[in-house]
Amino acid sequence: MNSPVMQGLNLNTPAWVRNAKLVAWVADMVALCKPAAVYWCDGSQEEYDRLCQRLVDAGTFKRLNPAKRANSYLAWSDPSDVARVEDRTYICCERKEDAGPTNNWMAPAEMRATLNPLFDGCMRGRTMYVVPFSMGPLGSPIAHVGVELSDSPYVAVNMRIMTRMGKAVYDVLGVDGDYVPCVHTVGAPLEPGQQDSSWPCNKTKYIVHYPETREIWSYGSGYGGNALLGKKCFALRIASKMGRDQGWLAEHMLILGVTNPQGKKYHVAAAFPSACGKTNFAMLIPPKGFEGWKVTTIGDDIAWIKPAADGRLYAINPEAGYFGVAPGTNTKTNPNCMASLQRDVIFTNVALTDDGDVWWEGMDGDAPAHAIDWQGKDWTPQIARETGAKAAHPNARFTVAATNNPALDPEWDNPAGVAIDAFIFGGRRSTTVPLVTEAHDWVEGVYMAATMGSETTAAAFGQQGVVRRDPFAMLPFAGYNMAEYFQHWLDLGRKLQASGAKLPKIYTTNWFRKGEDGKFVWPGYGENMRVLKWMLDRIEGKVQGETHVFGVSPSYQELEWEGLPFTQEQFRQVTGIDLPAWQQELQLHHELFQQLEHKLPQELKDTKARIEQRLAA
Ligand code: SAT
Ligand code: MN
Repeated sequence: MNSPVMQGLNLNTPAWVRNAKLVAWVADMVALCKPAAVYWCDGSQEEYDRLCQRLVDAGTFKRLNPAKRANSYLAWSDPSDVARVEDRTYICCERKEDAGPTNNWMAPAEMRATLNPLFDGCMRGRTMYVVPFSMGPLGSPIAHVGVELSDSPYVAVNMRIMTRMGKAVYDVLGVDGDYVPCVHTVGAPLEPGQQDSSWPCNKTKYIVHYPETREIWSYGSGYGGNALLGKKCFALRIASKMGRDQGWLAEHMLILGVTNPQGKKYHVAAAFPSACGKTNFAMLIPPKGFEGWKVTTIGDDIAWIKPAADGRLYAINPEAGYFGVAPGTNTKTNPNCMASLQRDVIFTNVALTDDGDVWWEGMDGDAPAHAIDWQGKDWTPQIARETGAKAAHPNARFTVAATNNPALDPEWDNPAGVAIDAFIFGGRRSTTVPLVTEAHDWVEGVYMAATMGSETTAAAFGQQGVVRRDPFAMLPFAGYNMAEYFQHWLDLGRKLQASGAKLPKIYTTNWFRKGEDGKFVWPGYGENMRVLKWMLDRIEGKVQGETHVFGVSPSYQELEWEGLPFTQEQFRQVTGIDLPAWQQELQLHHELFQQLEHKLPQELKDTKARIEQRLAA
């Protein structure tokens, strides 16, 4: 009698859902979560509009002035629910060592015993949305399907933008196709007659992954990567484990196409940590001096990369939209992005202007004389000066479809993906790490990516601006032991090389070196094209570079400077290698390696020893 199905809650399964395992699972989850209703999303525009209206009625969404931003909405979250919660994120595999020392771990049985009482009745008084989604082009051999059950209509509408969501996914699933089950609740059941809050959530949060059974369970948060489970939870944590088992890569990387004036096109995948400029780099507009060059976006956050029969690595963007950081985005830093945000956008935690538009710190033009900040309070430039109050939360986001992007690559939806010519790994470092370095070979590239450090940002809850090791920009996203993840990269490189394939070159970048005045020396954004071109020149064998301890970097003359006044002295400030600083840096590599000692590949230890010798010489 406990099951709501038995009590008469009709699952209302539509005729187009024919997957028996899926229907049985939904019935089980209904029995556990006890929602008041079940709604099967079809992914249509009509459905999206209806759910958005429901969010407006509930006070979660404000409809923006259609004359300013057509068909766009603004949500303000609970002030305690504004970013990923890494300390509440778990990898639950049978053996602790398989999660590795950089992940929170709990044994699956123990976690299930912890979560069961939390999920029991967690959706009372709410609707359970069944959200079917494909990560990657529908039916692509690189794509995979997931189904998210969520009691948050905000999640349902965001998932429609961020993934290929809807009816067509059921055709891919058929009667017996496989999917990754994802259960999400805000953890705020409603008693009869209880008034809902505009952003329901729970102080207790669990973001849980069972990589061995490929399940995701998320409790207590409605924000971003905690709740849109196709993104970091599936496309990175679960998929990285799938990739290791099956011989492919799931990476925290943007993918861009770059076409030179002769019409030759290259593809680059770049890993930067959260809130370090992936979206800006992926949408880059070449600056003055680069007439005839074109950069096009395949993805801005995640890449799934599989080796093909020709020995090359092919990448798809598993996502269909962008969940990017709003503050700092303007027509100088990212004009394509600003154009993408003209219509059909969901904004979260930016400010509301008096004329019904949005505003955030770092937008073009003057700050508005008055706005309502992301916490619903009056905001003026004077209040900001006096109290430091931010109009937008530093991790405020926009959700927008990739198809809104004027620079969208024509191949972005190609099921076969695009062949990768170079990998870039870039941290946010105010000192030490030079503007750009090409690794001597694959193994040294893996070493550089593995030991990458970056200053923390508002994308994750916790202290900001502290340097931490963020291997491959995957520290919060690896679904298994990080040391084995390094091994997987080494193995893949070896395998491709043995097949006679030419491996992509590996680069590290750092756009964020600061001068003595505390200001960034490198102008960044569109000017990063100068660095990108140098990489292509290297690939084409046109420039020699200068060899140093860590690899090869450009000489001043090798960068194209037309249209940018940048002195040799400034160049020295962003490329200089400070040996004592690097000796300290190697000490941090040492600490990381000690932490990962148990499964650390010998090749990386050998590489470190070699670099230390070069440094000492
Ligand atoms: O909240 S998300 O995880 O989607 C954003 C990010 O941290 O990159
Ligand atoms: Mn990201």
